[in-house]
Amino acid sequence: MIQRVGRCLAAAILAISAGVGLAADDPTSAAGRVNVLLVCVDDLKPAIGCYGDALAKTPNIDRLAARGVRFERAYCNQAVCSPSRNALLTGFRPQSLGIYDLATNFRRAAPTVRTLPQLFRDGGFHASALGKIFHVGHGNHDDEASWDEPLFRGKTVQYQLPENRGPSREEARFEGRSPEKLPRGSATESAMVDDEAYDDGRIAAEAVRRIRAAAATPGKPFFLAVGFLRPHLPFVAPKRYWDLHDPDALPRPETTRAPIGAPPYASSDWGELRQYKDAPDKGPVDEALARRLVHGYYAAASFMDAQVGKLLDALDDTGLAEDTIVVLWGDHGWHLGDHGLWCKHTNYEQATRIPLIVSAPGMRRGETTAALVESVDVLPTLLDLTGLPSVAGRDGQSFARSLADPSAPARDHCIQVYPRGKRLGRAIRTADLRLCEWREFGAAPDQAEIELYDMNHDPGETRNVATEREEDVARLRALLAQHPEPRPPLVGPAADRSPKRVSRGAAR
Ligand SMILES: [Ca+2]
Repeated sequence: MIQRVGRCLAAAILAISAGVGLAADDPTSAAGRVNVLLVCVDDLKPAIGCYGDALAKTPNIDRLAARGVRFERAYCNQAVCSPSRNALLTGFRPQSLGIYDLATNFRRAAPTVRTLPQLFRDGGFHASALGKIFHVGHGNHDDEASWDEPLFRGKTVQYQLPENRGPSREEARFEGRSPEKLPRGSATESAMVDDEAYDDGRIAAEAVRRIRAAAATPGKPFFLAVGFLRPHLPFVAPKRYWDLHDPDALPRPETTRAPIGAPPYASSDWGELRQYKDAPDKGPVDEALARRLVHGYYAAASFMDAQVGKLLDALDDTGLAEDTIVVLWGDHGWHLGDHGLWCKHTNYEQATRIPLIVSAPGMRRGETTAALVESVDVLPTLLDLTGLPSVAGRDGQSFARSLADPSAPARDHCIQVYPRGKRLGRAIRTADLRLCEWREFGAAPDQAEIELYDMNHDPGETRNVATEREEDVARLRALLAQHPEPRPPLVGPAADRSPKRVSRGAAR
C-alpha cells in the first residue's frame, strides 16, 4: 500500500506540474489513502534553524524541512490568532469575512461554509483536533461541526512554579472570563519539570497515541490537526530548553524605533505583553527584560520543536511517514524587540511572515521555494494534493505546483490586513516591496495614508519611502484595488480600538 500511495502521489505531482488538477484527472487517485498531519504553531516566527537562524535550536522542524519544501515567503492574512486561523481553516481572508477580532466566530459571517477539516470529513477522512486550532477563548469557541470527536483542549496560560500559579488576567481572557481585578501573571517561566507538565507535552503525547492507533487499525485515513501553544506568551518551558540557549548570544534588535515617516498608529503599544507583571505599564522594556523575553521565546520554540519531533518519530516508527502529508504552519510572526515592539498586531514583515513547510510522499525533499503564498492557500493545496474536489469562490489558490517544482510560477503578491480603530491597513507584499494603505472602511482611496518599504535595500523597514516612489505606490495600489473592497467589521469594535488604546487588552 505504501508503494502504491507513493506512486499515486508521484503521478499526481506530474499531473499538477502539467497543470492538470488531481480531482479532474482521477477523482480517486489519492483520496482516502493519504493522511494529513496539520501542525499549527501559535506565534511562531521563522526564528528557526532551517530558516537561517543559527542561534535557534529547532532540530525537529529542521528535520521536517529536510523531507519537504520550505516556503521562504509565506505570509499570514492578519497578524493575530483568530482571523489568521479563520483564513487557514475556511480559505477566506479576514476582509472577506469582515472579522478582524478575536471574539467573533467565523460562522457569523459564513454559517454554512465547509471548513478545511469538514471537507476532509466529506472525503472520507477522520478529522480530529488537539490544542489550539480554531481560536477558543476571548468569547470565541471551537467549531464542533469540523471534527469527528471533541477537541482535545490545551491551555495557553499555564504555570508550574508555585509562585506563578493562581488565576491571572490573561488566563481569564483565554477562558472567556472577566480579567478585571485579577493579578497579572508572569511573562516567562523556567521550571524543572517534564514536557508533559505543560499542555504542549500532553498534546504531543495524545497525538502520538492517535497516530499509533491509526497505524494499528487501518481504515479511514486521518486528518489530524495538532495545535501547539508555544511560543505564544507566556514564554514558559521546562528548564532544559532554556539551558539550550546562551542569552548573551541571542540576537538583539537592530532597529528599536518606529519606521521614519510611518503613521503613528501603524505601530502597536504591545498591550498584550503589558498584561504580564514583568512588563512596564508604558514605555520600553529594559535591557534585562528584553534579554529574558528573547531567551524565553527561543526556549519556548525549542520546547515546541521537541514536541514536533515526537510526532515525526511516531510517523517514522509506524511507517505512516510514507503516506502522510505533513504541514507545519505558524499563525503569524512576532516583533521580538524590532521597532521597539514586543507583539504581533502590525502589518510589518516581522509580524506577517510565517514559517510554512510541507512534506508529502513523492514530493521534492529538502528544497526551498521563494513562491509567495498566503495562509488561505493551504486549503486548496491540501484538497489538490489528496485528490479531493476543489471548492469554488474562496480566496486561496493551490501552491501544489511549488511542491513539485520549487521554481514554478506562483502569486506575484500577498496581502494582509490589520485594523486600527476605524481604519483598516491593507498591506501588499511583492518579492521586492511592502506597501500598506490605511483608510477608514468605505473611505475614498484619496483619503488613504501610505507606507512603502524597499524590502531589498531596507529589509528592516526603517524608512517609509512612499513619497519618493510614486510609480511603485501607484502600481501596488492598483493591484490592491483589484481585490474586493474589505467588509467592515461584522460585530463590535475591530481588534484594536482607538489609537490611544492601541491593542491594550484587546487583540491577542
Ligand atoms: Ca497566534
